[in-house]
Amino acid sequence: MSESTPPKKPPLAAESEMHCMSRRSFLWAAVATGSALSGWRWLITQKPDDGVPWPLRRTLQFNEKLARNLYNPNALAPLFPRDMATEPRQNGFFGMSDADGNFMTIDLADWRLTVDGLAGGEPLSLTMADIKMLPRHEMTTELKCIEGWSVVVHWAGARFSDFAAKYGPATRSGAKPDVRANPNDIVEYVGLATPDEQYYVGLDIKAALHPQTLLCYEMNGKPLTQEHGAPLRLVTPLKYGVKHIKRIGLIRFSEDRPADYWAEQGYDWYTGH
Ligand SMILES: Nc1nc2c(c(=O)[nH]1)N[C@H]1C(S)=C(S)[C@@H](COP(=O)(O)O)O[C@H]1N2
Ligand SMILES: [Mo]
Repeated sequence: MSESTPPKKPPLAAESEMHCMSRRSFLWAAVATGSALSGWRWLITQKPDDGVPWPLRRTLQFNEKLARNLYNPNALAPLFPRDMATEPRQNGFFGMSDADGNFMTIDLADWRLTVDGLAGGEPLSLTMADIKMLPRHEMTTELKCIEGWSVVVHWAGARFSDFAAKYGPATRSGAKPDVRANPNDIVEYVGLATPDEQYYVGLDIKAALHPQTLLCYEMNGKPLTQEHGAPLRLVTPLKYGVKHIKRIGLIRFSEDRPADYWAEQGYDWYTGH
């Protein structure tokens, strides 16, 4: 071997370097996937680094894997230490405003939740006392907005699955609903809307029944403020903020895909992340 030939790395070192690189690519993919628009801008401005393969392909594979994972009821959104929770900005007041777009409060004593698409046929009108009778669940998760910001929040509320199990959505077979033992027989979708029906979101039933999908009444240890959706909002941390509808007035189970405010503006109907 001549003096100028660089020493060959022992195979072990080469292997561990490759491992390191693919791990780094994976992290890029995670970062790029994590914050849609800013992530995309970040990705397209990256220069290839030392011949490390361009992470885009991995990112796409990663996205697809996440979308598929959503259909695995065991896949969970990351949890955070409670002391990382901060106050999110007040963002998005469709269905909470007057015709000029000014935020309007509601009289919480008059609020009722209409529930439709139940096996029993007749719609129900529920109060917050009904919701608070369901088991309370708390979690600290990340709220991600498609605008590119995210914030860790501590939430408390009822699991949507407990709500569904108690009130009995319509089934496809027409048999008695059993949300826990036979979730595949429950109708495909849930639509949720504000009392004025000016903001509305659709969820596939699997996302609705996911253990981290909450009908939420507390944020960071305090009752929800009206700006954040009092008395009841949705939290579903495998989806973007658009699906976290505030001031829910109506929940409707259906076999048809419900209308969705942001899907009508061209966003992906599922908006998982
Ligand atoms: N009723 C209603 N709910 C809504 C919205 C809205 O415009 N109206 N915006 C959504 C969006 S885009 C986000 S990011 C979150 C923000 O929740 P926050 O105001 O508690 O931070 O609310 C969601 N829920
Ligand atoms: Mo958002």
